[in-house]
Amino acid sequence: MSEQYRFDIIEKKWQERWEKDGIYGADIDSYKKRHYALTMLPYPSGDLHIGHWYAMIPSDVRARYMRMKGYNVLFPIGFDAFGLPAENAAIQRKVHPYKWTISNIERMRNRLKSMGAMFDWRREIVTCIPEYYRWTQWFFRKFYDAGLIYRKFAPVDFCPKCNTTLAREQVWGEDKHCERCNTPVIKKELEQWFFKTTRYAEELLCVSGLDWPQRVITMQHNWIGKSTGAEVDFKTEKGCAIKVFTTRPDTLWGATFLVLAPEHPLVEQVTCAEKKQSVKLYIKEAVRKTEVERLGVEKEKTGIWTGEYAINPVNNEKIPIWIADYIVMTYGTGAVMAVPAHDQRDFEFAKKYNLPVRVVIQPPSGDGKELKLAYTVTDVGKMINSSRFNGIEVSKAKDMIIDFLEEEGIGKASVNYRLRDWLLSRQRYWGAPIPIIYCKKCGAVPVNYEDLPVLLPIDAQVSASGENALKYHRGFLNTKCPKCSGSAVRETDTMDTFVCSSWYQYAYISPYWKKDVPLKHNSIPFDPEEAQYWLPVDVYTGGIEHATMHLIYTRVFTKAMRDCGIVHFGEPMIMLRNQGIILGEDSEKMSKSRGNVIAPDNLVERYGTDTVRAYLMFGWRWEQGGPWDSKGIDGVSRFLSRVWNLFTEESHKKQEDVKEEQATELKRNLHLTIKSVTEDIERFNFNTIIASLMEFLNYLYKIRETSLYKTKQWDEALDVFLLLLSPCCPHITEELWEKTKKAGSIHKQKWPQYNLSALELKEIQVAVQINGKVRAHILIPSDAGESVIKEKVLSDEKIKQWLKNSQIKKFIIVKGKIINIVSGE
Ligand code: ANZ
Ligand code: ZN
Repeated sequence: MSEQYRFDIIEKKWQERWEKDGIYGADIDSYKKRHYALTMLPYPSGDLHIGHWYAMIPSDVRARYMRMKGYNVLFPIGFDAFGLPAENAAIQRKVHPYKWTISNIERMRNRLKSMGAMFDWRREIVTCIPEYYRWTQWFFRKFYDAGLIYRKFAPVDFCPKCNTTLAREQVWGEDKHCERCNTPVIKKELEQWFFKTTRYAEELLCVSGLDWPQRVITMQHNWIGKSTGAEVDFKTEKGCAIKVFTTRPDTLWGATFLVLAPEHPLVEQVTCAEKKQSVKLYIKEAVRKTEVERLGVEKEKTGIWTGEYAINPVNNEKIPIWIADYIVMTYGTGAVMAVPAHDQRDFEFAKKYNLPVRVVIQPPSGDGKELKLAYTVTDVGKMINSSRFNGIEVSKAKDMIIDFLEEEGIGKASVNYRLRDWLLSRQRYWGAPIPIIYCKKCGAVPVNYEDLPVLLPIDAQVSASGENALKYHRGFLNTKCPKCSGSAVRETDTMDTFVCSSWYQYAYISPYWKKDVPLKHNSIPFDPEEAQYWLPVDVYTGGIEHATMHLIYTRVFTKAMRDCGIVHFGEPMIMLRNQGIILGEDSEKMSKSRGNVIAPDNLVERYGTDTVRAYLMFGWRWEQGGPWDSKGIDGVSRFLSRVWNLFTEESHKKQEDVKEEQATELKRNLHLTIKSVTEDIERFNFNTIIASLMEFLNYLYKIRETSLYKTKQWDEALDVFLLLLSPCCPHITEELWEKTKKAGSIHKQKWPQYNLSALELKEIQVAVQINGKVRAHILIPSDAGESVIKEKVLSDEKIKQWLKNSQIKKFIIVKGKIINIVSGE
């Protein structure tokens, strides 16, 4: 009688043993190639949910696989512990954010351990503790010194509910709502700290050497939004210069008016006396609208004439200067030459205010009739009404006109990016304090390196409104100016948590580095020897929702580190892969209010970790995800029970001599399985790994009834089967490995190699169907071509019998599998 598969006992046993033996600790070993596998660190918002499991298990499987391939693998984990959600959740529950976060971390750490992942827990980091954030502050100071961080009075998106400013990336949708709480954001003018992300705009577009999903690359590309064109110098009639940015210098002769953003600094100067009052009123209205409203194509455009004119530098034409809300100050120069014939927004504006429309690019089918829409095509059409450039193909026109502008000294080539500098300041308590001191005499002074960290006072009273408690904390607030020693106050804003997570991959390599040594300007934020060995990250896995936030920030951070001489590379992660999302069984996003949340803990209790792990890989294409299916897990659970039984049950089949074909077939199947599992792990096709292993298991059950049972080949096949399954199901395989009396942990074994020659088949068996029914199995040389196959089939005695009185209408070959013959009278 076989033993029962007691996953509860086995899993606990091995988790404890692994921890005790420290088998997953990764230390420098210069004889081995390193592999740094990183999974996005969780946010300690409460429990570990199925999404965490879905993201992390396959990452763990691949890390384990790399280890068995002989790499020295670092697979660390930590907690992204500062930030708004934790603070809001804590406030709701009337506990201090620190307490709330730390207790969540404790719980999550335990739950993470129940995954049986190969995390190197010695390297855990928590971003909200001073030994971590002193380095976050050190980076702030370093980048401040490098001119990469600056302070600016700026209109910012402010969430009135969360009581803080948001980065552009944290504002969503047409109505501009807060990412966290959905409240529509408002505009506020505040002095804020910014990171000069835009310095790296061009470099961020270059992804050579990176193995990242095209989707993420495209999202980043669009986010950076590079436009090439020209800056053209217009003048007002009174001689005041106005620069415009245009992507279509080839349409210059079609400019029939000029438009300024309501915030444009020249508005006041340009507006003529009689118009001053009405312009002022108009602007007051316009600036209240959101940027999205103003830029949208659908929204009705409004504007007002300044009463003044500008001179078009290419033809000296006098065109009216307008102010309109569809021009924003944050892009280009905040001034536009309007070409209604070729720009849809200008077209609508011209129609509404009765401004002239002049066609300067002739559509190929142009009949000279009035335009119903702007003609915006840039690859077909010729220039017209453009003096000596008439007849030029539009595809070539842009560069020619830019050359012309530069020769004439009235403009130059210009590039614009949609990317904005990163707003770092948050008016919230739960974050790393920005290390700045304000002195009446000296202004904003950075905290000395030696005085870091600026500690976040844990005794601050966090208020229910979310208003920043630091503003009222005397002990925190009052300090001395680092320059003049006069009394001064601290910056009370804290840093966006994305700053903390921009460098966490560097913290793992030497957690809380030099925690007892004072910081200096020339400190190094990690152990140089560890850095030399482990960096940069080889494979990064996580959600695609970070494409234009974290994944841009961490690239920017790394480039800034490189420019400060801290690292010698410019890209933090060589390979990136994104998982999909597991939805509720109702195909909706999982949420407590919908009641469709699947709790991994319940599944683990019922089925065991190994089954949950295998199911999460088997049930979905990893990068796709999809709705939860509670039935599928039973099949996987049965699979593992059958694995267990295969190893622990005796078969009572009588032993015979090994037949040679059987042995060859076993070898071939074994090597085919190794090959497909290996390739699937390499390619992140986790679902088919389990499928191949299920198939192979069925095969093993089949040959258990034959003479192969308990032969040398059989034992080898079982060993390999366990090895192939071990990254996916580390506990059951370890237990069975031990039971079969193998020395050492299965997780320290070498990954099985496949042998191509074992796969070279001399003959393969194919089924032959006639009119849908299998009538024979025939051996065919594996490299046979169509005519050979046909010959073989048609000369088979059985087939001849079946086809005796009929004609062949179709002969279909499904290579290596089946042959279909359609016959009739
Ligand atoms: C004249 C023109 C003619 C334009 C034409 C387009 C088509 P992208 O491609 O997104 O970079 N623009 C420039 N600055 C602007 C601002 N601050 N607010 C709103 N619109 C602005 O868009 C560049 C085009 O957007 C520029 O080229 C300009 O209109 C407008 F047939 O100039 B164009
Ligand atoms: Zn001072």
